[in-house]
Amino acid sequence: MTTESFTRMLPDVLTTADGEQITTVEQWQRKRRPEIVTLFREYVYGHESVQRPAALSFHTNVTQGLMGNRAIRKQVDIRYEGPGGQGVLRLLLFVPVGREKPAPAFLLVNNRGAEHTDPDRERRSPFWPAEWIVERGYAAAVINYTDLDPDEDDGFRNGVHGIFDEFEGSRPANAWGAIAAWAWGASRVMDYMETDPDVDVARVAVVGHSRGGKTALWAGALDERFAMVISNNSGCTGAALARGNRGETIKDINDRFPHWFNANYKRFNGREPDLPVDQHMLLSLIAPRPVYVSSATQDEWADPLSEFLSLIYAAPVYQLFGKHALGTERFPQPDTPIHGDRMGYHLRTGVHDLTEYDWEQFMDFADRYLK
Ligand code: GTR
Repeated sequence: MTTESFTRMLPDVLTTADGEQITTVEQWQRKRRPEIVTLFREYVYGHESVQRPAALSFHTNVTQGLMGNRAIRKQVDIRYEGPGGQGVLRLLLFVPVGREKPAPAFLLVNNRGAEHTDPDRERRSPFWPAEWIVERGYAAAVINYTDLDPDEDDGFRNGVHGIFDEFEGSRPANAWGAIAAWAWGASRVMDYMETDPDVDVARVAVVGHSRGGKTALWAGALDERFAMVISNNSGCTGAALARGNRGETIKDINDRFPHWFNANYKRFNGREPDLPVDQHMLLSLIAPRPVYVSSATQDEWADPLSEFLSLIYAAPVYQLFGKHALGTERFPQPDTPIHGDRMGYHLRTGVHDLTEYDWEQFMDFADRYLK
């Protein structure tokens, strides 16, 4: 597939639903951006039943002198309550000590189990290299996504859906799915960060791998408090264009994970050309904040080329803001990162995973914006 044929197939990021051409940042902010957010809520991720709940509280346990006296640990219970009961999201946070200013942070939405997020650091994982993140001058924050909503097709009875949904009659076809619930949780971490003087809430990057990457993108698109958004191997309904037509399709993902998206999204099984959005529009919602997308050579299911092209087709919005974006349209060789102006991309040699190589690129790129 050539870039020209994509250009014809994709909805144009700077043309509104009624055909108006967006030429200024003001028009983008007032008209097109909200329109795209609504389209994604309506047809893909669903409308959240609640934003910041009235009953939200933070309960922090602090341990000093960890990581060879380089960090303090905060274990924060983020508690919330709704008509269906109470929930708790457990945030684990290591903050570098001896800083003059509050630290910038990486928040990982962990979709791989608690073995990667050992608070005692007896087990260490490249998936969340907390020591290294701290050494580089960042706070390392992580949440485990199943705190918010178990990753199973449970009819939306469990997790935050069970706590906050109050539908009369049957569940609406545009109600939020699991990805939206996990993204909602990332925003509740930002509510907490606003209260923590050790972390600079204006310099927080949200990161996720695979389904966690889809979540990071949707969280960063909706919540403009995230200063940077990083998607690792997020693939279908993450960074990859649905119209790319390779790797995982909308039908594949809806069949295997019906709980991730709303019911409306199922109408587009096998009908990608009819979808009123494509994933470059999701990336465009992050503009002008820095966005980083990473792929892996052996992760064909996530379709690396379509992940890259999403950035290319989101670039006009960055350019509207006077940013050069990636600065090239050429798909790079493996292991040769492109760190452009507010946009970064790399194709790592290897399989579907989040590795030290990936983290190194994220931190190098972040150093330019969050330090
Ligand atoms: C796969 C799914 C992908 C990706 C991945 C993951 O099975 O098809 O969309 O999200 O899981 O989260 O590891």
